[in-house]
Amino acid sequence: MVDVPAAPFPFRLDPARVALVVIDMQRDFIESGGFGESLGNDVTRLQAIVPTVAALIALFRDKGWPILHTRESHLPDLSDCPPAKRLRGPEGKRIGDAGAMGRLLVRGEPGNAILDACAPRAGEMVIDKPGKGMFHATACDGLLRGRGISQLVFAGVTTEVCVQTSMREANDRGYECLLVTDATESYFPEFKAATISMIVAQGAIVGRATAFADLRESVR
Ligand code: TIU
Repeated sequence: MVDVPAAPFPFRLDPARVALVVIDMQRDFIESGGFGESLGNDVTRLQAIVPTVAALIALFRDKGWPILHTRESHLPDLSDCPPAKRLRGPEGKRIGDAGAMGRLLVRGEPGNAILDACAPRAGEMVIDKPGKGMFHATACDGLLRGRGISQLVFAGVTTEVCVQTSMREANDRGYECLLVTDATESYFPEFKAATISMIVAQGAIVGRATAFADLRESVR
């Protein structure tokens, strides 16, 4: 067991039960010409965390601890994308429409790929998810429980959308959750700050939060 300094109280990390979850570090959200930009966002904000996410992935690889990567994606026929999700934003820039990196948020398109710096390696778990949360319409829960995993360390984008939704889903399913605050980012700095505050409030109502350096130092 390793005590990691965290807000609002330390996280007792169990190397036998922990996994890293890297949410949606895909070109669609982080590079120009993808889905994130089509929603009107400045995607360059998200690029700053890439080295920290890569270092966090490297730390888990060094330790031999499991890593699960997610991609937000839809089937080419969009049968897994309800109108409530698809029919938003300007026409021609919606999910499934053609973009500079292929069809927006469609599985297998160039824009749907995880960034090279954070790319999964053989043996790591990769989950395509049609929703914001990692457990909605995916095999995540069985995959994690089958490996005896009950603690999840979270990184990725965006903090208040897919990361927070996944943490809340995980918390409801009984996983202990730890967010690495400098390995996650939002298009809106005020939303990132508010998300971290609400996750750790009320005695860690959703989970705990730590900085990458604190996690790295405590497990070295
Ligand atoms: N728009 C936005 O902030 N996020 C998403 O649509 N998906 C994820 O957060 N991955």
